[in-house]
Amino acid sequence: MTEAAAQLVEILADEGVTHLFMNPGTDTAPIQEALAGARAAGIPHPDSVLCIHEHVALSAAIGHHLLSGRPQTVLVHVDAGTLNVGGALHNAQRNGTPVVIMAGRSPYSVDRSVPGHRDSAIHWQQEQLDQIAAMRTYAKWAMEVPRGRELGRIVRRAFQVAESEPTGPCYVMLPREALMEPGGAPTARLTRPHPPAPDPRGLGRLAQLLADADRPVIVTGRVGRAPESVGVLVRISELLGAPVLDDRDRLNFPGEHPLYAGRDGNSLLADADAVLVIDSEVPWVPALVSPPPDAVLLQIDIDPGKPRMPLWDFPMTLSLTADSAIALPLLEAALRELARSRTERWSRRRLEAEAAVAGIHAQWRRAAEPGGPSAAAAEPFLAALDRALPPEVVLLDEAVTNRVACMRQLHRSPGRYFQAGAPSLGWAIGAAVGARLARPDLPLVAVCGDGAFNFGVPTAALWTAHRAAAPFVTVILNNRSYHASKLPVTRLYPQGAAMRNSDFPETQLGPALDYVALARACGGEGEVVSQPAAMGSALERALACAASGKCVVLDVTLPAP
Ligand SMILES: Cc1ncc(C[n+]2csc(CCOP(=O)(O)OP(=O)(O)O)c2C)c(N)n1
Ligand SMILES: [Mg+2]
Repeated sequence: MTEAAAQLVEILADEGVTHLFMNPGTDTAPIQEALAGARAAGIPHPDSVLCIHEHVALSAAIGHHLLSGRPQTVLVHVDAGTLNVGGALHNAQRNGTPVVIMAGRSPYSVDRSVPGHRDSAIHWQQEQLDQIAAMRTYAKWAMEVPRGRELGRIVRRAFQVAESEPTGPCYVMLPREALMEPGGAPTARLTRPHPPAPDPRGLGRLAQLLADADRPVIVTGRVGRAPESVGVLVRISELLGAPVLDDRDRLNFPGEHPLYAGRDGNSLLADADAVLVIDSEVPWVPALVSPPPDAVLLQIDIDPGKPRMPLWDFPMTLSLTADSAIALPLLEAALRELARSRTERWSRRRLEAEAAVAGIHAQWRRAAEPGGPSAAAAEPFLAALDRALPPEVVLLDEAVTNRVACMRQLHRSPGRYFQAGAPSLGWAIGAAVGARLARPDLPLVAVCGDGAFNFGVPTAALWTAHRAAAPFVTVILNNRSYHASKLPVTRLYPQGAAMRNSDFPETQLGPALDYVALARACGGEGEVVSQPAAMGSALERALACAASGKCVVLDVTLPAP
């Protein structure tokens, strides 16, 4: 009889999982034994990757999925390990990462004849009234495996739910006794439903409304989750003459395209008479900008109602549930049909939109010049970085208040640029570990704030990368502060005590941390970069060092804001 834990390892491999990001504990012993057995016998199994903090494990799974598209698995220790995945769970939820998070569970039995029974005080301490409750608002689905013979069915179901649109994290609790019981009959992979295609009538109406508009604008966030959609979106925007506003969770549109306004297109949005929102989590922030009240608001999204965001109440005129990778080619075809009588008008508005965007791009270029308006800040460093990056590099961006600067200055290609897509900080350096394991052939650079770097548990992330032979370069935009946590104080209390006394409690990260020493302590290397002109050669050295197997930290000295 095969033990249930051995079946689990075989099922993971059969589901297409290549890496098991894990941190073991007392209750994972049967799975560790099963991995050792599979290794010895040459049975297909995922490569286990020791992550010395659970936050790194789940972040690595998110990063692996971004590059590989494969389902992911994380294995952590009971309730404590579950809690330690922490904010990475929020990021997995908001990114729709198809990840099955598995945790042990304290054994039930004290009967010494039951394999896996309680044999330590911690089995009482680590048992919670409802371990699954900690995961409930974040996971799509969660279940305990009550008996070894049901393990296969439950784990197969977890992968099916995780990989069905809208995709997302699932949680499976594995009591030690169940893992040590005989497994059940062999199971097979469950069918994934096809992704949704747009309702043809709805799509026709949407195309008509766009065609009739005078000042259409496109808003997106993650259309580039299918890199092939980027070219289609470019053609649609060119055809309509519609500028593109972007949150850039993924690389959605070429940054230098004359219709690309990035995050600087508020005036275009405020003047639009039709807005097409494609795969955007938050299309605009009404307190800052909104389309005019009579504008037609159109949406294409895999999950348009966003039921996991309690107050998502953007007043759409027409919403289509669809995978944008399916919908956009159909929309392009529908617009080409409608174009026949309208090409002249569409070309005219394209020229108008390009003129407006040209002004925005001119500002970006000025910001990149040392000695220009933001010479003191990150943009000249980022512009120099962009010039030095090889085209194939994978870039992970967690630059916080310098995020818009990254969007302006880093012009990367589809499928090679990713943001956290959610605000729980500490994503980038853990995600880098998984992304590198998914694509060991590609160099990788993570750009993060000094705060974001520390939230990523850097000793754990860098050492884990070192051990797993997944080296990458981190560029820390080091302003020695939580600038993002200071800004709201200045905005909400412009005349307040904090402003009058220039005292912003707990936003300064001094005394300085020695990030180069930290990198060396974890088996890596590092260098301080204090001038934009030094960026290119420092990056060249860093990439060469990473190619030889070491993580490298470039500590970019920015003035404290
Ligand atoms: C896990 C987590 N904790 C706290 C916060 C709140 N927070 C948002 S931005 C920020 C500061 C980030 O600092 P840094 O990465 O240095 O970027 P900067 O603001 O300096 O650009 C903090 C603490 C968060 N988003 N996520
Ligand atoms: Mg900072």
